[in-house]
Amino acid sequence: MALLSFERKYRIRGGTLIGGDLFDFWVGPFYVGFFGVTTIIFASLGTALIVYGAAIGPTWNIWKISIDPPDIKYGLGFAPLKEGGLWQIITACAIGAFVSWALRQVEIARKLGMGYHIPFAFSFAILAYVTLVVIRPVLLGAWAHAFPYGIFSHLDWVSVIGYQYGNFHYNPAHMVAITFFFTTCLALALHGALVLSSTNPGKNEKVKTPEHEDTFFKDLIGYSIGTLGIHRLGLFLALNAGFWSAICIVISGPFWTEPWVDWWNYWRELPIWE
Ligand code: UQ2
Repeated sequence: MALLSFERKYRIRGGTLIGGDLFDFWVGPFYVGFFGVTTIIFASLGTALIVYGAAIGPTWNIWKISIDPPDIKYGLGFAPLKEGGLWQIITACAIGAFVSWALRQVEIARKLGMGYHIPFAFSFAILAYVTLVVIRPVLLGAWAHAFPYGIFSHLDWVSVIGYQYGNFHYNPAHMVAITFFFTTCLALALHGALVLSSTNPGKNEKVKTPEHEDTFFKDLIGYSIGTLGIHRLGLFLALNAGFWSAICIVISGPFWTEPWVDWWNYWRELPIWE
């Protein structure tokens, strides 16, 4: 079905969570809704404050601009605007914009009678961000533990936190997260390659069917996960990558303060190995 005739049929009122019909309209191709409005407001305010923070900062060098969280002495309280207060408002705007975006996805899914898989998936990305800038700093007792908003400054933060625990690659949850990221790449590479190989044939060649796709993998490894199954697997792998990333950082500090390599000593010294 042509996209525009589909849209004429499905661009109908209803499905909103808040605001009733008030914001139930489109601007060009974009659905607005109450959460489209809040997304625009939060994103614009947050971006303006980042530019303001850069303007009152020491440099316009794009690599060196940084909006830093408050000093440790402010604990979990409010800081003056120029001493981390900007970072606090920008963080609130970011979370407001991300959550608004997720709720706008919910409204669009409701309008179309679809499942909530997309906002559910996006919420894992929000969780990973909120873990870094809210959950872990709150558990550690100061906003200072959050990361700064700057290209190089956030890389420096990752480096310092990594080495604070010896070498982060020994963090078992970090290992699990990386394994999920890699497996996500494997699954998407297999899926992308398989779909293109069967549906994008050469000139005068016929498009192949899912039976061809199934048979390829049955011939290769004796098993095909199926056309729906590969998408379930992909969603599972990708969500786990984000989830274990959040776990690996939130346990560093609140739960474990030694070098991560030492966590393995218990397991390495079990008497059964002797
Ligand atoms: C598959 C299938 C697809 C696919 C892919 C497979 C017809 C179009 C890629 C093969 C995937 C398997 C066997 C699972 C691999 C497991 C991991 C953990 C990567 O069978 O059905 O649909 O795209």
